[in-house]
Amino acid sequence: MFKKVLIANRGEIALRIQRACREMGVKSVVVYSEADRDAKYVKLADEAVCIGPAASSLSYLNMPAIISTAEVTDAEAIHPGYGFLSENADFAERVEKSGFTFIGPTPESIRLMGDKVSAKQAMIKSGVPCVPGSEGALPEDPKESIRQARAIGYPVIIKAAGGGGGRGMRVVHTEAALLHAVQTTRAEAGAAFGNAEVYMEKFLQHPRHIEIQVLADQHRNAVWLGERDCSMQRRHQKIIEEAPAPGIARRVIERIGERCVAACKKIGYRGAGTFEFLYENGEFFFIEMNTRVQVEHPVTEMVTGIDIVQMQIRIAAGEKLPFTQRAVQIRGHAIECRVNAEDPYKFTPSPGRITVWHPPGGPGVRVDSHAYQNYVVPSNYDSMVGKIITHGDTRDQALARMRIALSETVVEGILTNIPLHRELMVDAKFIEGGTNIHYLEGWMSSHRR
Ligand code: MV4
Repeated sequence: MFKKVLIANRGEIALRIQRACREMGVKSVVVYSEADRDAKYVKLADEAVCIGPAASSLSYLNMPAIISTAEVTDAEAIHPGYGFLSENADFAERVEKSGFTFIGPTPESIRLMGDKVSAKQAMIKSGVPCVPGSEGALPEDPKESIRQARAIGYPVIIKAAGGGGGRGMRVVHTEAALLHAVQTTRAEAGAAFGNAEVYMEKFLQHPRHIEIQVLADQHRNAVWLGERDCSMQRRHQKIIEEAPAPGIARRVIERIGERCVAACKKIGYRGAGTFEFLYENGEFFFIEMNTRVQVEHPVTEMVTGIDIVQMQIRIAAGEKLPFTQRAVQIRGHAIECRVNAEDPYKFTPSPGRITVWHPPGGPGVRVDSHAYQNYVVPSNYDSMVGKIITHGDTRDQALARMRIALSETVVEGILTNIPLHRELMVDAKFIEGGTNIHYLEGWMSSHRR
């Protein structure tokens, strides 16, 4: 096991990684920006090094500053968390070339999945079901785009190979609109991602967003840890996630989970990963793979009892997975509410000083947050100040515990989206389970205007 790990991230995930290290007896170094000088995890860290000013580009995205901090502090490995450099293959490569271990997949795997066209091709080869669409990237010839769209059937969606997470895509309803959409998406993709390649898929109109968590070690072992339903989102920002996904038959999800494991083995994947699917009319369609730990990993931890962040570190250190697929049992149900410093109905950011911070507690309640009384939420980064996660024997119990947890929570000095969460936890359709990716936006326009 490593003696010391550098945490190249901030906020709640920096604290989460620090806790995992501490439990394993691993020392941790955090890097921080001038805006995060007073953060709790900076004070709690074994060592902390300021690497630059508030702007991410000069601190959390500053590769030379991070790698030289690993050198001067004698860290052996670097955990990138989520966001920032976590899915940057060049960073992973530079970390390894500098003699450190990148806690994550190989640069090759990150690159394979970062290009959504190569990711899909790898999945097709591995037997993971994908959304019907173009075979690889669309060729330049406009006739070919027209032919493929006719074969797929409208509506179609044009996506940038370098995009993902909702960036660089365009829905096309008619042939008349097709070529302009292809051209515009290409131009935008070239400018935004330095890769003008685009591909085409059938546009699914009312899917749910279901994802499968996997872990793979460096000894050809891989397991899947069940699924998460992340359909409650707005503008590609998830706000509620849960595990397992309500109303999906176990044998259907098991087939998909097994395919994900087979794909991990086929591509030689290592570390934690997430296969994202759209689920519509009882069928799963792969869209993307995330090669990092995700914000919503706690719901999977709560229902499996497996510490995903510790596993990432153990895998990177070369250890074997300490359990088999048979030992992975889903127990009960977990729900996560992301607490954001924002106006609950207008969604405008609300940074500033938290004057009162009373987190909830009690049975089956977990709070992952770096916030505390008098903490100042900086305006430079995303607005998430923490996550409330509840677990219960049943979904109803997890929901009841979430309602209680939200009712106990007091945050003053900034606006948060807690009032929105309180309303959603008593919404009849959410309670029923199985709402799709468009539900929240529809709910907002009918309940709030
Ligand atoms: C789609 C889709 C419908 N059909 N692909 C958005 C984020 C990116 N990961 C993929 N996205 C979508 N791809 C096809 N063929 C609808 C979305 C989509 C979406 C997906 C997951 C979660 C929220 C979403 C919100 C809008 C659109």
